[in-house]
Amino acid sequence: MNRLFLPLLCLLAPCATLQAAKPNVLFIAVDDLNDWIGCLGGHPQTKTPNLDRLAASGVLFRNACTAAASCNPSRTAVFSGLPPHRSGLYSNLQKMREVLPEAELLPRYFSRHGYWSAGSGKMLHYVIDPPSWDAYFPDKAKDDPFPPTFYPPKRPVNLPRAGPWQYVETDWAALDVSDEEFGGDWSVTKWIGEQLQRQHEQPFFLACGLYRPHEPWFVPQKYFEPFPLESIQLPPGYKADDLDDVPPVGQKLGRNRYFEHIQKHGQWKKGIQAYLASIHFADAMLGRVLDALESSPQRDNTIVVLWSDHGWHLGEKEHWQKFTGWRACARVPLMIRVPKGVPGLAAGTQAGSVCDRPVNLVDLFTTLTELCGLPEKDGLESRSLVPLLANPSAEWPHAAITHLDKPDNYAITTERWRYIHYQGDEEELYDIASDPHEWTNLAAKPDHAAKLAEMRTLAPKEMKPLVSPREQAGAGKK
Ligand SMILES: [Ca+2]
Ligand SMILES: [Ca+2]
Repeated sequence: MNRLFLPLLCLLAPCATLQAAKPNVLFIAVDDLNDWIGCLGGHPQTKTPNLDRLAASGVLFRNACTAAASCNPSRTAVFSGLPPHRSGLYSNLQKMREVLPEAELLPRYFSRHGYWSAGSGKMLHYVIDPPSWDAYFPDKAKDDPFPPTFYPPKRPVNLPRAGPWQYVETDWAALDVSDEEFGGDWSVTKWIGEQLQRQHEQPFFLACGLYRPHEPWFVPQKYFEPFPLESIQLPPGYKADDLDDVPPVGQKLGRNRYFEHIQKHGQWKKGIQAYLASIHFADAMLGRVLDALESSPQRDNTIVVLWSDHGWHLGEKEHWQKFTGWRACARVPLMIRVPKGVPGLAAGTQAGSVCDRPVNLVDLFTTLTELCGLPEKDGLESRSLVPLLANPSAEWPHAAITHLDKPDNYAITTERWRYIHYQGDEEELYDIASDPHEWTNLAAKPDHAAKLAEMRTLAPKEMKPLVSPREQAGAGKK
């Protein structure tokens, strides 16, 4: 008899009752943020009260790794649920839709299962990919994820150009503008806040892409003020002769000309200051979003995930930038807060939890579908983190793989060990329990031969070849 009445009940209370069980997802990406946040302790001077309060309200993953050490392959892995060795997308030079023309990305998958999927700011690599979203700010038809942002009229401001090899945005400055006049992430977080504050007829998947601390490190003056230049401390992971025990390919990767150029112009501390200021700004923008959520009707029914696409070197291993397999680049902030009552984790997460298991950002796809009670998407290589959200000390016999631009260059992270493999079979091995900055390469030490052999077995069994951008263009014409 109940069955007969069900359709009538559905008509009387159409969406509210049935969809109340589906939680919303607030999915926040921060660009180029390393472990210089208070709760990860990467730099003693950093000021990140909002990142810290979000971490303290859920589970902080202290050993989370990116699937790739640069924006495009990292973000593609997150959004497709496929790591580079499965997708073939390893590099910033490849175009996602040439490599994965048919892939149904995370927001579209949520839309197909009853969600409203919307985003703002940088989520994918300088594109919106309009078919993946129901709404975007700015207008998704233009396929440009950035709202207008203030830039100094004359550039570079501080760091002279060294040559065509230097990325045009590597520069820093305090700007005499307000947050609103700066625009950029301020405009993104304004729009995201408005979406959080309004009533919704469907559950939402809402993605907020914060572009700072990606270069250029231009932010309003007030974010520089807590970091006077004379007080700036060098990165705790810096050691002058650190590359001496690194094999030749690793040495070449480390000495990428930027650090030498920056030192030559006396800009090292200015760069550190500007990175700290850019993180402080991004943190303030995050605070606007968290405040909007906390005063909204969605507060108790929204999963919050925050991740950075990869880390960043500021002189460690004589390197400046990303693209390396070392921990400074492979390790990322990842925090997840789950409210009570969601389909995949009724108890929600416990505030103040920390998890030291090696997890990978590619795991977010399946984690979110399970939490929200959506069917698991077939064909992915994305492992649900729900067991760790339920119990951060749960058994986790898995390693995290981080790819570096090419199929045979990768790093492997376990709870205690890190292994790096370069083309040509050059290797590094570190014990991060006793050597968190990876100063002592153990790969050539006979007493670590067994550990080295064990780490080798954790590499992906198959690696899809990288298709060069030129070959892709040819293939696309067929
Ligand atoms: Ca990035
Ligand atoms: Ca060393």
